[in-house]
Amino acid sequence: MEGDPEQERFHRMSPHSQDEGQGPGPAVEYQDVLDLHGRRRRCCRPGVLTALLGLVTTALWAGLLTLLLLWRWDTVQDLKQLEDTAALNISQVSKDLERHKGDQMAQRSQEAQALRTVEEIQAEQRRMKTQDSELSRDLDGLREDLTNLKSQGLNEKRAALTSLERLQEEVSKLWVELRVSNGSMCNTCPEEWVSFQQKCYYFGEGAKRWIQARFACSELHGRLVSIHNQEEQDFLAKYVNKKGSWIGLRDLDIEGEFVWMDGSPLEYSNWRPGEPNNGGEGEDCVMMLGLGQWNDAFCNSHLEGWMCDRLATC
Ligand code: MMA
Ligand code: CA
Repeated sequence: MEGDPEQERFHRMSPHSQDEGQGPGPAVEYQDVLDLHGRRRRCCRPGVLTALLGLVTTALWAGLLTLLLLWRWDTVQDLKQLEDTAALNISQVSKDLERHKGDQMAQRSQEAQALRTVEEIQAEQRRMKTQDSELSRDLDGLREDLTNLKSQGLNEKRAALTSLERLQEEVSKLWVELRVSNGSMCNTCPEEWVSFQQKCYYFGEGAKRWIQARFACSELHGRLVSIHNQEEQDFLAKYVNKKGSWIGLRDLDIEGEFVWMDGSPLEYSNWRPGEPNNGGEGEDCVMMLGLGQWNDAFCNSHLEGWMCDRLATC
């Protein structure tokens, strides 16, 4: 039969061939197998090969299965861990949420409390304002009453003082007249006072307003001088302060109506020409100028000189 020479050789090498494998001993089954390079090699018996192949396949499958199982176990573990973490996170978040809710409620109740407090304070403020305005009204009323009482008291005191001064004046005059009619002289003056006719005079020095000069004279049991005639004027002009001295004449109550401190009206006068002129902000108090003439001046001016008089004693 004509064919491939290789095929023919293979056939010859086969254990079923007539020349090969017929020696003494058991017959061994061989088989040609192809090696990696495609060359044929003689190998084992076919049953062993099959068993070997099955074994390898089983081992491979077992390995694969083991790997799969291992991978699955690993994945399951990971999933479990993730699940645990998630559960932990969820419980933490829920706790936070609860706490937050609690905080929010507390805050709301605090807010409500603060609102109530503010409302209470506002109500209290309104009540206090009402009380305050009532108190202010009461206080105004009381102030008015006090002012009225004060001015009433002052008027009464002034009237009483004026009456007392007039009475003293009258008594002194009567006393002097009585002594004169009896033939005795009444020209006794205290120390530092100068006697002239039946009066004593004190010439004060030191800057004073008219009202302060009046008080200084009354402290010395005298009054700011009242001048009633030329002799008295000439006498006083000798003692007047060169910058001027306050005298006991003023037009405080009615402008232009001058009254002496002894209560007598203005009969004799010695005004400088052009005076009284009620100049500046108003001039209600009278001064004797350095040369003896009179000028109405601002009562709050400070004058260096002030002249007092009082009746001489017998
Ligand atoms: C001063 C003052 C007045 C007075 C005038 C006169 C400027 O004011 O003493 O009382 O009448 O002088 O010129
Ligand atoms: Ca004047």
